Amino acid sequence: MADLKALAEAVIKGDQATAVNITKEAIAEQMPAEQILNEGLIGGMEIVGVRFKNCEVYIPEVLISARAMKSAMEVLEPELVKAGVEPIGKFVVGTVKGDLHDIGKNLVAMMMKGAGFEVIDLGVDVGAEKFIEKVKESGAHLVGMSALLTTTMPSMEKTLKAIKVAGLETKVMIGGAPVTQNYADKIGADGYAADAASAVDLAKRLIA
Ligand code: B12
Repeated sequence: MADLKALAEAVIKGDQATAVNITKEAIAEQMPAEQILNEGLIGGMEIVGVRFKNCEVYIPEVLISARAMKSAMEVLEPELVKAGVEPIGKFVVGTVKGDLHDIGKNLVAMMMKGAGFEVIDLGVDVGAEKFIEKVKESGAHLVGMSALLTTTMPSMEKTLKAIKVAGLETKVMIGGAPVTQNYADKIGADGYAADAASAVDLAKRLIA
């Protein structure tokens, strides 16, 4: 019988081939897709998140784990659709206008996917209009904005105001190296997180 602990372990180690093989084996044995996702893939990614938060692993390891998870997800996704498994929330994310840094934003996007969110990644240099358009189109529950430059942080406030003016009820969380909880409070964001694993915890709290 397919071993979901070994699947989680393959994600943790970033062993893409093993992650894909165990996922295929579990599907062939008709194990519920949701169980494969939660106990195997998300279970593994959660541990990676905790280790990253505790500085026990670093960015390259997280990226390798995320790649293993992504490959296994490609195999599992049709089964999840067949089983009607809904994502736990929809998350629109982007780096704000004028800012081209995306390493941290990509990590947040990967960890959110790993936690079971549907992620709509708008990329970099994203203006308020684009955020609003995508939230309307997708009905996202949550928006994430990233900024790495002190000069682009005001884009967060501008986008947040535009989201409110547009009457959208989505929650907004922000992050990036120069961003702080104080800044989030000042501009009225719903939350701030210092790293990708904390972003997942925050996101779950915000949509609860
Ligand atoms: C890599 C890098 C670049 C790369 C970016 C490549 C890429 N694809 O991202 C390149 C070379 C393109 C670049 C360009 C520039 N950069 Co640069 N760059 C960096 C550097 C070295 C690392 C940033 C990084 O990726 N960190 C690693 C990631 C994982 O960390 P992170 O982004 O903070 O993300 C974590 C958290 O913040 C959080 N998080 C991030 N986003 C979000 C979002 C949400 C919603 C949440 C909840 C959490 C969250 O979770 C992430 C994971 O744990 C930093 C220096 C540094 N040490 O930070 C300078 C730095 C950010 N850059 C800087 C500058 C000045 C520039 C340039 C203006 C340089 C120039 N003169 O051209 C340009 C700007 C271009 C532009 N318009 O954006 C300055 C900014 C100074 C300031 N205070 O504004 C820094 C601090 C360097 C310095 N000490 O001067 N840069």
